[in-house]
Amino acid sequence: MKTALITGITGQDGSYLAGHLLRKGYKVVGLKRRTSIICTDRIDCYFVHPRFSVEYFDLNDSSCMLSKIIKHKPDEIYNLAAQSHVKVSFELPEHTVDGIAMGTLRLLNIIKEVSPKTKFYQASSSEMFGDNTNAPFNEESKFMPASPYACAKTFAHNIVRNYRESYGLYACGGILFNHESPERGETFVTRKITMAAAKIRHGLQDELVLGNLDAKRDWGYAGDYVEGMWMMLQQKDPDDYVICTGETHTIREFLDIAFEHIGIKDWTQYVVVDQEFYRPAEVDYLRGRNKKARENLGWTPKHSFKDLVKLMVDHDTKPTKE
Ligand code: NAP
Ligand code: G4F
Repeated sequence: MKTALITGITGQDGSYLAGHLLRKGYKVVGLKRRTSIICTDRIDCYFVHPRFSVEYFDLNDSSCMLSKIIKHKPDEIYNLAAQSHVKVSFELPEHTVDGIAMGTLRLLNIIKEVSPKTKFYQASSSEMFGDNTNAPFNEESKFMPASPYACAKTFAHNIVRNYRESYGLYACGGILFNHESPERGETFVTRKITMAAAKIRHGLQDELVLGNLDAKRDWGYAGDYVEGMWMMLQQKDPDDYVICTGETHTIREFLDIAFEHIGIKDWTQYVVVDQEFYRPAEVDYLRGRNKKARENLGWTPKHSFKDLVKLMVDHDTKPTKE
């Protein structure tokens, strides 16, 4: 039986990936940081599973990473842990960068020293393309990161490639474009919109305050994207891959579908734009090209943009969510 370690197990992707690997027959050890309130809502359904467990870890603690790798001798490590909110990274730059950049380097060094056969997946991001205006972006496109978060992800992505080439590690960078789900964090724009739409529908909210509505994103479904992560680690040779839909949409288009789905034709009467939700620097346009993933991995996105918005709204509109 294969063993996988997942850092960031309590996050959106950690929960979807855990489900995927358990269905594949893996033993899954989820690693979570210590928090004063235990919040494991996204993974509570797996605790009864005999092949699932959770242990403490932190991106800033090499000794802990070393002991987890010696203890579990994992076949695969998925490094998903990160302060993943771009706007917050401007407010917490050192914390964000240390966790993402140094945290990844710490893990790679330990793998190199004590477990060089362990396969490693790094959660790289389309934010690394940042100010590059030559979309659509693929694995060869230039990184022009435009936030502390994106600068840190770019370092992590580059050091993964460097350790792969220098030491022969099986290490992959998955350059994932935005992916969403009913488990998406509540302060990301998609979930903020679907939760607000649900509350407005039930008469529990009458205003939704947002920032830049003109930014464009290549949005896919998280459940589809974790399959791509796993596929990257099942190949003969390690490599970097873009995972995306190839389509891009504005936040206005997301609002159109979400509000139409709850029976409101004109969302403008509910939405207020406030500078508070603007960033010191914005990434205006993201659209990817998934040719390499389709051809080498056989990966394709299964959910359309419209279906994604509707499934998130439906989830948030359920009576249990009121
Ligand atoms: P998420 O929901 O924000 O989850 C992040 C996870 O990292 C959480 O489990 C969080 O723990 C943990 N974490 C944060 N700081 C940590 C630290 N110092 N030590 C240990 N754990 C820490 O993010 P996600 O959407 O699942 O994304 C997963 C990864 O993919 C992230 O690295 C993100 O940057 C990257 N990514 C995401 C997308 C996307 O569209 N979702 C696209 C490209 C790349 P708590 O639960 O305690 O906060
Ligand atoms: O939902 P967002 O916060 O996601 P963002 O910044 O694109 O980052 C997400 O995707 C990245 C992959 O490209 C990941 F690496 C990263 O970890 C994260 O998962 O913002 C999307 C867009 C931005 O242009 C933002 O300015 O929505 C705009 N926006 C407008 N109003 C808002 C809001 N974003 C948030 N979070 N909240 C708003 O009220």
